[in-house]
Amino acid sequence: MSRTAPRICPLCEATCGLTLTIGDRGEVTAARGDRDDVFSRGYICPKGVSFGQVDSDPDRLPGPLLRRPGTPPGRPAAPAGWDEAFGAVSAALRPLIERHGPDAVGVVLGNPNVHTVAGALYPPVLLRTLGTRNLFTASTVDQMPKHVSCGLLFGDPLAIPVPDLDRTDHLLLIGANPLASNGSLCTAPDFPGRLRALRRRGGRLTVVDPRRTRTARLADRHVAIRPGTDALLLAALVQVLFAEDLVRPGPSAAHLTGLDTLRTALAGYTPEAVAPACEVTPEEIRAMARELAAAPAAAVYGRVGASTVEFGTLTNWLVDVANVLTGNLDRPGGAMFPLSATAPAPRPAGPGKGFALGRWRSRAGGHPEVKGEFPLAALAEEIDTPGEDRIRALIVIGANPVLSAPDGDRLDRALAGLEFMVSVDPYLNETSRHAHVVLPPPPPSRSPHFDFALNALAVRNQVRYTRPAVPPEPGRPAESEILARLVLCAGGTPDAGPETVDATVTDGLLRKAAADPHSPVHGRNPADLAARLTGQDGAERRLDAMLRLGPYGDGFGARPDGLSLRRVLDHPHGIDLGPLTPRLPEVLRTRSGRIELCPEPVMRDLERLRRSRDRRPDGLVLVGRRHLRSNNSWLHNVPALRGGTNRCTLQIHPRDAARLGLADGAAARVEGAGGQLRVPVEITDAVRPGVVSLPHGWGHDRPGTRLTVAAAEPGVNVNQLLDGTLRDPLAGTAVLNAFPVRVGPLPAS
Ligand SMILES: Nc1nc2c(c(=O)[nH]1)N[C@H]1C(S)=C(S)[C@@H](COP(=O)(O)OP(=O)(O)OC[C@H]3O[C@@H](n4cnc5c(=O)[nH]c(N)nc54)[C@H](O)[C@@H]3O)O[C@H]1N2
Ligand SMILES: Nc1nc2c(c(=O)[nH]1)N[C@H]1C(S)=C(S)[C@@H](COP(=O)(O)OP(=O)(O)OC[C@H]3O[C@@H](n4cnc5c(=O)[nH]c(N)nc54)[C@H](O)[C@@H]3O)O[C@H]1N2
Ligand code: SF4
Ligand SMILES: [Mo]
Repeated sequence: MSRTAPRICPLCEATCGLTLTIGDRGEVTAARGDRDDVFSRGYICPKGVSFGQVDSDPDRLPGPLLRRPGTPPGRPAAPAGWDEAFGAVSAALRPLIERHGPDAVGVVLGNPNVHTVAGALYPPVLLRTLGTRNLFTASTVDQMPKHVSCGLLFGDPLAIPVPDLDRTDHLLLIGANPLASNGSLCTAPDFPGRLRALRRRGGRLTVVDPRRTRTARLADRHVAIRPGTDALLLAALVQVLFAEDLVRPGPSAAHLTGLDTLRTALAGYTPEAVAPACEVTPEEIRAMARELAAAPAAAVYGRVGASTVEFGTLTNWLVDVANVLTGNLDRPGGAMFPLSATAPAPRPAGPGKGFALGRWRSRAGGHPEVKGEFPLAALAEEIDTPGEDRIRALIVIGANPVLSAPDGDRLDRALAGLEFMVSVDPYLNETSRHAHVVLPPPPPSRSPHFDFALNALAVRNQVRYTRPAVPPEPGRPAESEILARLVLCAGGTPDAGPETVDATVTDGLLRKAAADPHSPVHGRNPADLAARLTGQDGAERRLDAMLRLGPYGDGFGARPDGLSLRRVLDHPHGIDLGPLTPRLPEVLRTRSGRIELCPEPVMRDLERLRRSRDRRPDGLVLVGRRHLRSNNSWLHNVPALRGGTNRCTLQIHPRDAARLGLADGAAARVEGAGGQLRVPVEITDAVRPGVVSLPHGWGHDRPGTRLTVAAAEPGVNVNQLLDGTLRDPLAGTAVLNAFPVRVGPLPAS
């Protein structure tokens, strides 16, 4: 007898509610969109449809792998029991820390941590326990510029405004392709449908992208900009707002500082001055500024193509500067701050601690920390640069930096030289093949789901939680338990129960709340509060505590109709918490208590932008692309998601192909600062002249992995074209888009 169970999809940021069909043996036989889901209303994409294949991939590791002492290098790790595996972690970590100090252990966190309960709850505890400063995450190959610009503007790197998609009249979308990605830093199930609805209600969509993407094809206006020049374009757009007296800050007006400084700083960025670099006409830039200013409500939104570029932080800063100046920040239909159910309850407005950059530096490269992290592109050098205080051991959780970060070959060699490495990963892949211990989490059907991170970026406030759709396999720990046990290993108490980790965190949270005069539980006894928590494990009790103390919470009885875990469990399709609401000035945490339009680090970086204004296009630049049936590096092993147009090809404009003597389907040589690749050519006018495009996450041809399907058609690793030295200096984020390459036919052999 089959049955159905709800499960929020963990495969992208859209967080669609799915209905899984589950067979006798606990296998997922089908997945469809949950029509009753309060947020996704039945939407599903081809990745969600393939949930069963993703979940039951025979290459998923059934249990730990361990490289026992004496195993020759290059020989794969062998199956081991869970206790033996954790024993090996514990035996390796503590002595290393005692001998060489906490920074000898590095931590690498990848993208899937924003899609798991465990990834939200345990890495912060692990880092505190280790006390290491060597943290590297996917943020520095992704959205760190947004954290930095929001940190500087609003005082909180997590205060990220999202376009109020369902109510806007005008969306200016820069370097994002939600028809393939389903959206990012803007959680919106059925993003494509929401864009179509915008057009239907008479709104306008402008897309700035060097490729004519599926999203661009939906737009009223497509601006095929020269890659890497969006900061110049936006600076000119803002200059036009000032010059044509279109600045109307609206809701932000009472909370601004730096407006006059901004006007002066950007005065030289006239449309005429930037047009040659952007290869966009001055008329078009003026029209974009006027349309933005004229719309009753509008939002500017930039994503990966606006972030992993040379001026990523400046671009992201200008995105929100444009939102502020047109009165769209914090306005319904503009760019608004979501308020998730597990956020700390809002506090009275007032000055905060602000956001500081570069509080410490990395050992080998001297890179400034950003949000407590060093650039992922600098991981290899922190391992392979000799020195007593180098990174000797690595804890890698859900990350595949050998493919996702620049110069995978160097990182590959560095990982091979580590004294110890543990990977928490379902696969033996390009990165985890170096681990001495691999700890595989259960598949998604057997894991719970709650969007701690993504609900804070959602276009509608709502809350949903799904318990594992299929009971855990006996003897196999949940990912939460795996990470809790890693915390215990790191702290030197490997034999304590994993639930003690949660109890300690919960205790701290409740004590803090009880001592906080603004909390609904002020003055209450933390032990009494703890005794009232419900949940079937430590992770659930932590979720209960966060929900009850959060902005919609029941305050442990203070607001009887408020949220708790029990209440959320009673609503398997979620609880709608309403449209986004204005949050100024309460969100602001700058030292001035205001929106600081001209933060000093940004002002200094403008000099670099000014110099780029006079650069003239010269040679080809490479940009990335995503495919709807792919997800970074780890879905190429799922047969249903392969094939068709989902291929690792070099897209090039017909004019460039003719000039270079490249034929469609033939192999080309692509060369960058970090190396060269040989890749099939795909001639298409969907990329503009001067630009070539390669997707990332491919290159599954290294030995010692277990990716049977992916290895059969491995593709090439685009990030091998990079040497890791190109970064946005403010955010430490790697330049993965708009970097120079040389392309030519393969020499006849
Ligand atoms: N050239 C170029 N490079 C890029 C990008 C680009 O656009 N162009 N995009 C960048 C971006 S935006 C990102 S976010 C990064 C992503 O970079 P990474 O996070 O390093 O890569 P992913 O491929 O997302 O997968 C990480 C790992 O998580 C594992 N995994 C899957 N599910 C789970 C799970 O439930 N638990 C655990 N513990 N592990 C799991 C997978 O097997 C895989 O090994 O790549 C970046 N790299
Ligand atoms: N199907 C699928 N969905 C995904 C992922 C995936 O790999 N596959 N990855 C997930 C992750 S981790 C993330 S972060 C999101 C990313 O979500 P998006 O940012 O929407 O993803 P991309 O498709 O990379 O879109 C970036 C766009 O920027 C354009 N671009 C490149 N350089 C420039 C430039 O200099 N200027 C401008 N204006 N545009 C430029 C590219 O042509 C591309 O169309 O997607 C998520 N969803
Ligand atoms: S859009 Fe994203 S969340 Fe929705 S079904 Fe597809 S992969 Fe899953
Ligand atoms: Mo990402």
